[in-house]
Amino acid sequence: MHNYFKLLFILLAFSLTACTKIGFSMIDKDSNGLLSQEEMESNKIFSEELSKSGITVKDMIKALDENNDKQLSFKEFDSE
Ligand SMILES: [Ca+2]
Ligand SMILES: [Ca+2]
Repeated sequence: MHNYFKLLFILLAFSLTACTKIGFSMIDKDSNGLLSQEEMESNKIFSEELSKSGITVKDMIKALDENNDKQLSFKEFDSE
């Protein structure tokens, strides 16, 4: 299940710009290297595509947030 969320995130970020890392930085509005719930929800494409899969931003953070800071770093969804 964890890997499913990771894959989904990568696909969504990829769908923004055809590059996951650039997609990540597009969602990261304040450029602090972390995606907050607000940042993910305010990205229209990301949040719309995510809702199609029946998953909320909150679910995604819960699944992928390894250090429990309620934000996602690139490393958290990029690591194995
Ligand atoms: Ca941020
Ligand atoms: Ca985190």
